[in-house]
Amino acid sequence: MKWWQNAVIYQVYPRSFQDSNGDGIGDIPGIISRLDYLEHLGVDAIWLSPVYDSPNDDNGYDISDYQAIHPDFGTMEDMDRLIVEANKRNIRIVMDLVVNHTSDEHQWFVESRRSKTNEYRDFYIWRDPVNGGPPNDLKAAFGGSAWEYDEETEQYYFHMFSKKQPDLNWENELVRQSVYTMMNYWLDKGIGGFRMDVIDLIGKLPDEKITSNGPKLHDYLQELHEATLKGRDVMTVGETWGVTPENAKLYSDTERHELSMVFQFEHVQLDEQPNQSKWDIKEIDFIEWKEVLTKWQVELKDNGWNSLFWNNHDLPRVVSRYGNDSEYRIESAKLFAILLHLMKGTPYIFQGEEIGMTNRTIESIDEVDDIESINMYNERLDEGYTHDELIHVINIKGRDNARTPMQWDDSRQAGFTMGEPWLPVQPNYKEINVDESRDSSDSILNTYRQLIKLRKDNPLVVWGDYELLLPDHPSVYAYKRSYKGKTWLIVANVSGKVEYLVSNVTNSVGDVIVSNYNKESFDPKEAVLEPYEAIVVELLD
Ligand code: TEU
Ligand code: CA
Repeated sequence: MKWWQNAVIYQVYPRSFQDSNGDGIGDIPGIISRLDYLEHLGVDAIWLSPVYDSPNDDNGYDISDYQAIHPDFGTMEDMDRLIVEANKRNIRIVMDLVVNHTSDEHQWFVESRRSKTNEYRDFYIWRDPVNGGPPNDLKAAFGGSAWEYDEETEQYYFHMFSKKQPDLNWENELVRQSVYTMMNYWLDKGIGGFRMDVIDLIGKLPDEKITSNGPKLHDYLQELHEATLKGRDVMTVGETWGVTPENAKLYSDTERHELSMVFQFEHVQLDEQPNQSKWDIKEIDFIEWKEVLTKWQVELKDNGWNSLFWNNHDLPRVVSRYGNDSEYRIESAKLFAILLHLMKGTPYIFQGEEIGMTNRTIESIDEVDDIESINMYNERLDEGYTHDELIHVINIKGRDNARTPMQWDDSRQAGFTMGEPWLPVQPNYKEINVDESRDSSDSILNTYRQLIKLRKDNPLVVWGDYELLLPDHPSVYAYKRSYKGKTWLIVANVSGKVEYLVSNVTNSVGDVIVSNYNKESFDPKEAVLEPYEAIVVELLD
């Protein structure tokens, strides 16, 4: 068994986690000061969103120096100390590896754009204009063309994200070797691995309009593994938006020596109109949602490994998106925790999820920090959408929803900063904060602690087979996990209404293992489920 197979990973978005010096920006000394909290929670690793030097066009996902720490976050000494202090608490630091692109302020690009003959020219993707315009009609994820014209040398460069995030040319061997050298620099420091940003894009062939899953993608990853990961006890998780189960097996089959696992986003995209963008939303079909989650559980059961998550720094808060963040906030937050943490794979918790933090509500575009939301707003306003429509969808899907400061206590600015936070603290911090949750056995936080411990203590949670029950039920999600003659039943009423459940599960029932209503018994043949009730019981013969 690998350490990451029964591990739980906690994602820290450093800007918003803990400020230590009153400048309103979370930093590495702040994270160190909260390691005891994470140890108490029981997590095995921190996925640290980027802390490298960056002009912050995309909050650090635009890196100008992979081997320097942004002064806002601290120094390299702070970073080294974080690794050591975390390791003391059996927590590993998983770094964010953003190598599909760099910042346009990275030295490689500064050189590359100088002249067509510069030795770094081919580190990026440069093309001549076609008919006086861009080489083709590929679009960037943050709006507009993926090609940006550069006066200096009268060519276009390629960028999948903002124009300050030029894509590296992975076909260039020197690019790949430079990335591997940089990765080894970090691995030698004793980090626990990498989360690989949009890694499925590195094999792109922009001239053929192939962006994800390019033909050489898996070759590159095997080469990368050989040059960096081989022989080291680390984990890797690739961010792969369009991945299919077949492809996920190629990445995560241990025999192939690529990655430990990937993030798949199929369940996350079920609220989008087919073939449109994340902003074109529709109601989620609950039955389809269960089907998709089940498909991934079943398909990756033998070769491959799943990562399990509801939200991250790009996605809305789970309790607001799928649950009920007012009347049933506590119940529904616990329900989604239970559903996810009883599945097979490695669970990820995004900071604040464990206390049921909610989406942010804005009224004006001036309140928005996120480049993706701002660009979409301006683009769509020109296309004739109304201000109200756009603000509405930003409130539902915008990335700032997850990026508000961590709510530690009920003091000024929720204990996040002594100064003015870079993004406002949510007004609900007086009720929703770590301090309030820590002492209460009924808290969401305590449910997370309990679930993490369950995974550690029960091989069934890590290895058990998964079987969906009641696939057509319109509001109940029920599944079984079985391992070595033992079976657990997980039942969740994903609705705000009382549900009378009748099923053909005729087994007698053992102990209640988890219940978000503190129930002491449960009869699966016939049960009354409270709003957002979730329960885990052992099934006997
Ligand atoms: O996100 C990848 C990505 O495709 C995003 O554009 C995603 O579709 C969008 O944010 C969903 O709202 C990664 C990082 O997680 C994100 O923060 C970065 O902005 C992006 O890559 C570029 O590095
Ligand atoms: Ca700070």
